Amino acid sequence: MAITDTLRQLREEVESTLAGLQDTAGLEALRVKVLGKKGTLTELLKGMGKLAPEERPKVGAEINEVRQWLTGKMDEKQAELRAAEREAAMKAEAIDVTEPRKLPKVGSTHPITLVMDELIECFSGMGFEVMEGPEVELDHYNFELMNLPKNHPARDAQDTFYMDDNIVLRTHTSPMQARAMLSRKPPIRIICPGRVYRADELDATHSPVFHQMEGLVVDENMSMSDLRGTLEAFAKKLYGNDVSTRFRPSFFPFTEPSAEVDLTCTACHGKGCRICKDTGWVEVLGCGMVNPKVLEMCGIDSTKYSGFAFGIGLERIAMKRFGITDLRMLYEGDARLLGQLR
Ligand code: 2NL
Repeated sequence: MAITDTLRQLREEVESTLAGLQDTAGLEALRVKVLGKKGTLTELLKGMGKLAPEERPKVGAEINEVRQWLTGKMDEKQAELRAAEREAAMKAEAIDVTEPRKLPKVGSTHPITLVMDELIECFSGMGFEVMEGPEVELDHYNFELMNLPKNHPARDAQDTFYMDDNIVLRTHTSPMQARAMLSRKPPIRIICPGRVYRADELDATHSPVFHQMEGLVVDENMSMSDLRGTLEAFAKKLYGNDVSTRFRPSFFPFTEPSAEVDLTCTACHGKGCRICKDTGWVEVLGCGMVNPKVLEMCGIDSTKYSGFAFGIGLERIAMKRFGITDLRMLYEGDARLLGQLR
């Protein structure tokens, strides 16, 4: 067959093969078959040696023309196939952002944390600084410095978890305040929120682990009216302006004088109801002027400085707020229940 016919045939073959190609792999195979080392066209070029010298330029030009044409066609096809393959891959990987998905279960802030955060917010606004400290404490900080000497009933093993003779689980956050007085100079304005421990059986109103927030102010000329003003502001900030405070005399070894503080019952606005047992008042905290003995033991000159302190039980506030009557509800970790308290 004349070389021209062979080339035409090759062109036609390639053209029809190209038309039926589905993917770039097929195209690569075709390229090797025609243009590769042993490809049809390459073989034709190699065969030129057998031709008469005067024929070579013409045939060479013809073959090269076909080679250029073929290469162009294949490149064109390659671009077309690549685009199609890319398109298909993108379609296969596409994410349907409208598809409904399973939502992860999201927890909620624990009621105790909620109350704690709220109180911190409130006292921070009045210039108090939050201080936290160890829950495992030295007897010295927990009892001695709080004017609870060795023979005091609160130190009985019935009431306190002893790790050894000198180490206890703190029974209040006061030891943290003692540490603050020992390490700082007045004015001191701090609140100490946290976990505290008492050797009680768990029941509706007692738990061996509970939460407290104590506050302490030490400065010159601090008086009972500063204490009352601070707690009155706290009550109004937390429960609204129609709430007021009532102070009743009480006793704590670390304060003198001491008081229990009631707030107007928010359930009945002081009219009397089940929650306040018809008194119109709800007890929320204990407080007093820091006992000068405590100030002195904590390195503060009680002739120059005075202070007031208060202790708030967070469980009690949370229970009143959410109408819980059994303390254990707060500790059982039932997300179906806790999730509703906000
Ligand atoms: C209550 C009573 C109270 C304090 C805590 C305190 C701390 C220092 C000095 C003096 Cl460093 N006092 N704390 C004072 C009075 C009462 O807590 O019923 N808490 C739930």
